[in-house]
Amino acid sequence: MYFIIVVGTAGSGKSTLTSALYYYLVNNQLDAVTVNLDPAVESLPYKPDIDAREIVNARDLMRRYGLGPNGALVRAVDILSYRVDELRDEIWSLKANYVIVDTPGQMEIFAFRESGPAMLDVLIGDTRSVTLFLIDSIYLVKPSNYLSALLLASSTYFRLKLPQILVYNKIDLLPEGFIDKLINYKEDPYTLADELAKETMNTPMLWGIDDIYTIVEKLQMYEIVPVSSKNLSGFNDLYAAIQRVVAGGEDYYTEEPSPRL
Ligand SMILES: Nc1nc2c(ncn2[C@@H]2O[C@H](COP(=O)(O)OP(=O)(O)OP(=O)(O)O)[C@@H](O)[C@H]2O)c(=O)[nH]1
Ligand SMILES: [Mg+2]
Repeated sequence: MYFIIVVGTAGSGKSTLTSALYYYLVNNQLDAVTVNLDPAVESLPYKPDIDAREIVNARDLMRRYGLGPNGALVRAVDILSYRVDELRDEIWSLKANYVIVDTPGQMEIFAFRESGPAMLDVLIGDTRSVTLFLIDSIYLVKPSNYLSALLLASSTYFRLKLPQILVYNKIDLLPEGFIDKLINYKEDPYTLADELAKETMNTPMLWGIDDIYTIVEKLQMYEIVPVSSKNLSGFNDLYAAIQRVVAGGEDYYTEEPSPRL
């Protein structure tokens, strides 16, 4: 059993990708299940096999305790983390090869608070797992957003301590040729450092261009896969990247037979 944890900022496309990846795997005769860990979500583009809302529903907490949406979500995830054993038992009883876990958009749950990483620790145990850190690629058009996305991804990486793949989502929305520019940032961080310096020219900077270069170079330690969850472009590459992390190969030969199929 492998866990694929889908994290990312609000609206980056986590639920859409969870659904698309589930159907991609199942259509390729692979055995997958989905888990919704977002207790506040109203509707989902897939029918989760396991749903945190059956344990705690953030919308009920808002009504019952007069909480705002963020407070209710944080409270709901805290409650979920006390009852995570129930979720774990349900997930493990499914005996699926791939467990795709969709998470709430409030990044601080994973990047700052204790509940997110603690909950994942219990769910996953020492099973081979990978985090997909989703970035809405349309925002990467601006160099400072690119740096910000890398910093967020790094916070999540250091907190979850799982191998991480950076997924540039929604590439169907990018201007022609832009994806090459993004990939080039990885190959040549100096271009990004240079563009960042230009963007911030009139702002007093704490870092010089060489510092930016070093930071960008260090932060780009992750594998990057551009995808569209709308037209499924990049999904073969995403599957190969996941396989390299969890199974050490990159094709169907490294798959294990499913006890369920
Ligand atoms: N064009 C395009 N739109 C996408 C893609 N992936 C997601 N979207 C759209 O982006 C919006 C947000 O998608 P969700 O999947 O709900 O994003 P999320 O990260 O789960 O959102 P939260 O759970 O609220 O944080 C929806 O309108 C999706 O249809 C994509 O690859 N291409
Ligand atoms: Mg969602």
